[in-house]
Amino acid sequence: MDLKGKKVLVVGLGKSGLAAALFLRRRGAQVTVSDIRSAEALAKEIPALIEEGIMVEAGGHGLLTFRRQDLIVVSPGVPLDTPELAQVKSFGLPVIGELELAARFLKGRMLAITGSNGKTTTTALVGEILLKAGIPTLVGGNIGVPVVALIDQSTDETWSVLEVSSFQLESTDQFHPSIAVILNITPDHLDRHGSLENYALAKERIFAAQTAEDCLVLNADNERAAEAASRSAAKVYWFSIEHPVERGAWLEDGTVVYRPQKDAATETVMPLSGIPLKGAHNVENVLAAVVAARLAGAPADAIRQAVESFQAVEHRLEFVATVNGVEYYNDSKATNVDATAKAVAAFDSGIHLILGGKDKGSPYTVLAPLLRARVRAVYTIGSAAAKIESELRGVVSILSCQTLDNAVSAAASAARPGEVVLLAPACSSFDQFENYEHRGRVFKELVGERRGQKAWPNS
Ligand code: UMA
Repeated sequence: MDLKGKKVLVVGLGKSGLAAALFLRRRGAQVTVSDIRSAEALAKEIPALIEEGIMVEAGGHGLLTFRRQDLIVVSPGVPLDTPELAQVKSFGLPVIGELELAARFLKGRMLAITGSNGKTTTTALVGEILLKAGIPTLVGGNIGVPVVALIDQSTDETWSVLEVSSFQLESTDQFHPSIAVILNITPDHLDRHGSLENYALAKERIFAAQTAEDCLVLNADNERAAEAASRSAAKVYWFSIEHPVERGAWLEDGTVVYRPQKDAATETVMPLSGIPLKGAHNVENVLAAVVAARLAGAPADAIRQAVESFQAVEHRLEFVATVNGVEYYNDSKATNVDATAKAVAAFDSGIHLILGGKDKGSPYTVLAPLLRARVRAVYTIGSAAAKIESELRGVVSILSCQTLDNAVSAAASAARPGEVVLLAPACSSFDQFENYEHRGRVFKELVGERRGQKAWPNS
């Protein structure tokens, strides 16, 4: 793809847009960036872009700006049905996402991981395993490093381990990972995709360009993910925490095992007790990582060592502190109902659960059996509180707290030693916080204050 002299518009000036604009410029394109935020809000970014010779349209998207281009590169957070994008697409102008752009230039092979939950943990873990195995590895994508930013460091030997979201996959075309993983598909981002079907179709784009030379790793225990096998041209591998699989990873007598082919011998990878992460969902993540890493050439020994020393990624069922005998866990990344169910299932009982934020369109009623069995009380926050309260009324005791501050105080007063206060809100954070990281940091600070000292002086 020759970019020299091409007129390229980058839509959205977050992390992905900024990285894409600078990359395109360095490759000789005439670049414009368009963002709905005001010039004031973008005051930090604009001067550096102008200095590079990049034009900036701030405070809204202008149709004329969109029409004048040869190519449009969209940031993941920008919906493809944004009117200006929809219009120029109807004229036949190529519109691709930052992931697609990056994939066209990245050297080496790609190992891409998607799923409604567990993507970041699995991506980080696969990255650590490959590094432990001495394989040249880069890690990026939805995990927080735009894929475009990996291009310059990539070589023909590199494995790029990429966390890819439905937002990124939706605007792919030739994106072609050698190994693709779908961890699970459960309702999320319905506000953007409109239906579970559309959301699942976006996820399935992860294997759209794969051939029989490639590998697709699927969760045999997740119906919607497993179904994808029938639509894939790649060689399918499986993982399961419930039963043995033809080829892939599963649990046998308290051990993680792997079998590369149907009739091959089963390899012992590591004892289940060596997995330091909480929750059955994390065992699934480890099994997925085992299969993906074995396929990329990592030996079982490197896998065991990397898993045993792996720390929970921040904001993902992260242990914060024990205060007055009560354990506090930060799962601020539980931004959908399924992630919350998984977090709750990681504890037996005595949970004080903080729920709420910005609603994403999925029903909370599916949580009812778990809440009845394990949760002592729910503390609601944010704009989704009324919906949560009406859907879960009568299931469990609910306290309307409005803010995270109030919720932590109320939960701390009610919790008895041996119980757990869990932030796993089932909602996005944008009504009260900048993002889920911000919400998680505030939670940790509030817990820190309860200890009479800052728990996280660096945050
Ligand atoms: N914007 C517009 N027009 C619009 C909408 C947004 O101009 O119609 C602008 C905003 O004003 C803002 C910019 O677009 O300036 C934001 O772009 P973005 O939302 O794509 O954010 P980035 O900073 O580029 O971050 C993105 C991912 N964000 C989203 O998918 C929402 C990050 O994932 C990712 O880490 C980063 O690229 C690097 O790849 C975050 C996320 O929440 C963590 N992901 C979702 C999730 O995990 O559930 C999918």
